[in-house]
Amino acid sequence: MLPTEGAGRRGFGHPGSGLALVALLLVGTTGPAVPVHAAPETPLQHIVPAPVAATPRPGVAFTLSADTTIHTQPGSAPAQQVGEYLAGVLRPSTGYRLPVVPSGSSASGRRISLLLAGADARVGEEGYQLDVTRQGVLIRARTAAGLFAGVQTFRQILPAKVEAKTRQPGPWTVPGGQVLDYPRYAHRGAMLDVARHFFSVDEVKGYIDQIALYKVNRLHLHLTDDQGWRLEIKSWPNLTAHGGSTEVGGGTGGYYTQEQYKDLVAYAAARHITVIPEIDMPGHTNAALSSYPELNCDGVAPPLYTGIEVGFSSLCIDKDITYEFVDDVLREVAALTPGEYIHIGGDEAHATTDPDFDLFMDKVLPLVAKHGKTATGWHEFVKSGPPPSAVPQFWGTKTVAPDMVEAAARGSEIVLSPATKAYLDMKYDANTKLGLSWAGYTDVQDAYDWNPGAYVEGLPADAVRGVEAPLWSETITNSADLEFMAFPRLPAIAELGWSPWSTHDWDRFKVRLAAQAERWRVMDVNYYPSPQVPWA
Ligand code: TNX
Repeated sequence: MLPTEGAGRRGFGHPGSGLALVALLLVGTTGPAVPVHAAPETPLQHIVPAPVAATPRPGVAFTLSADTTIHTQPGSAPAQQVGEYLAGVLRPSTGYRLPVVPSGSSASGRRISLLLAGADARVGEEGYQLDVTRQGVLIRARTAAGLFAGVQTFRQILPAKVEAKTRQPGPWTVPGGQVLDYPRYAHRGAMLDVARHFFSVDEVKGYIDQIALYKVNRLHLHLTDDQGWRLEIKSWPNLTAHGGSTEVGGGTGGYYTQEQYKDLVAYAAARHITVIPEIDMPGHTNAALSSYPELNCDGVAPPLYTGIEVGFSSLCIDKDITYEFVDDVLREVAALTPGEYIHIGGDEAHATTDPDFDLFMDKVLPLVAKHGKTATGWHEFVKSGPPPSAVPQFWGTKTVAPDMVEAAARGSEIVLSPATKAYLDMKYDANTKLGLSWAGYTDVQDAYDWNPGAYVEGLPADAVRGVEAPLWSETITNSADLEFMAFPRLPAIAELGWSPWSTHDWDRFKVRLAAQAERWRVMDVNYYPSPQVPWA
């Protein structure tokens, strides 16, 4: 049992439950952290990201059985889709049928209900309420995204072997209790660089499944760079035919056809993850320049590039055809993008002068708007004065960034990806075989121990739109490498994006993280067993 004193804490009662509730995590978005047992006793204390509030019902549990049914909000296809997703997770390991039926239907047996009614108003657009009683499991939210988040929490309180792809022995018991939960930030992102090394549709889907477990809701795909162009553009076919034909180290590269890309976007959307496509410009464009000589100022196409230098390429700022090209690319990308944002890069444009960079962005930003999208870009793009709706993604290594403070003063919201904290391609320590180290070594505690709301000096907390963990792939060639760099740091960044700051505590986080490893072993996630974490 825990003390619950503390200003600003936020608990919740269960209307009509009449039970005396024991607060384990009873916290607010502004109040001080409330101590939790150092040694967790119930899976409710293992949840990553930490929920706003989790309250056990001592002595109560629910056990799935062969006749359990999944009931979803009648008339809601999105809620039904979440139900089918949950059934897809549970069926292989439990071997149960778990039919998904509209709530109110008379299926017998005990229930897992996913309802779009009756949730506490505080859950907002992406939060949920989860109740586990002897009779069943009830997840309530205002949106399917909230139900989906609740399902991730439910997964995490089931035994880890539920993640297995083959039938396992039960029992499938979850502890009684309730959770009230909602995110701190709207943007909780992961970025994957599929340009330096190409990742297949199935590899990207695998990563989508892994990040969904931690309530990440944005996948930023870095689709183009010097070493490769990875998205079919029908009006400029040589971008992929030639520009997609290699990668760092000289491998065969690859690209997504538009059909494959649509499939990826839909797969992410079914997991309530919005894909943000990045077309990096005006630098990082050697693959495009190599594919079309007319995009070069001298009309000569450079060879394909398979090294890892940055900052040497630029689209030709003075040529009209450059903007015809960008217009075509943005039109096709926008048509493939249900989300609001297109990322236009803008980083490390060392081969473009500042006046040229301004000129370029002045022409390109309106093209993004013309195709019905809002621009986001690496933080350098603020030097061209984009509109306040444009979202800068801060990747700096310092906490002093006056240009970000000024952008916020003009009304911009900023996504934080400080390279010293959030870059999943940085080595953990000197012994890490993969990765780079230009921003320093980043072990799990470094990735976790910073406050996005107070990180950049003078940046108002409410100007922070969220966090994102980029994984650049100069040294990363396959899913095993990707997982080694992302786990356990991705869950750390995901927690910064979701959990109230009042839950922030490294000593407790590392215990919760350790409890995730059993799940990763079942899921075959190749995580880095950092010595900072007390793995069981
Ligand atoms: C910097 S940070 C880059 C990328 C590299 C990365 C490697 C940023 C926006 N650009 O081009 O892949 O460092 O860590």
